[in-house]
Amino acid sequence: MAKLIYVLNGPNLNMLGTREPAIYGSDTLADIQARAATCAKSLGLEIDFRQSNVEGELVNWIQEARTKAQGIILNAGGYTHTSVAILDALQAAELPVIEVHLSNIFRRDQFRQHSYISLAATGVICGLGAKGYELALEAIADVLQRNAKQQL
Ligand code: DHK
Repeated sequence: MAKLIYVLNGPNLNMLGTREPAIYGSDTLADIQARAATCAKSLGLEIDFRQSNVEGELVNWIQEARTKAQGIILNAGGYTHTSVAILDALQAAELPVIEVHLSNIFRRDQFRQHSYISLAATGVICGLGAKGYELALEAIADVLQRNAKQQL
């Protein structure tokens, strides 16, 4: 059976396509979802792709992932830089986590250069636009394979 990965997106990512395209690219979130689904299939993974503007909803989904999914890919949007609650949920989930950002947060405002999410992330991909989601899927497939081998 395909391993299930939650791909979670935070605030304002529903605006992709029209939102500051010079920073975030011209792909919509639906475009990214479609590409991610194709990529996941080729890696033998299944994705549950969601977006919310609400911090608590993201926390609820991460808690849900703990028992339903094998890994989490998360672009927490602006909550990346503010949310201890999302960090706590990720740490409690005890799953591989790949943190994704479309933009290179290290070339941007100072306040974007700190991520609470990174404290719980297995790895971080940023600055590579929509492609970052596909790279995150490849990375999580790798991590899951490595973990499975270690359990033999
Ligand atoms: C998305 C956001 O909405 C911003 O708040 C982050 C991130 C960066 C991204 O690059 O995908 O600072």
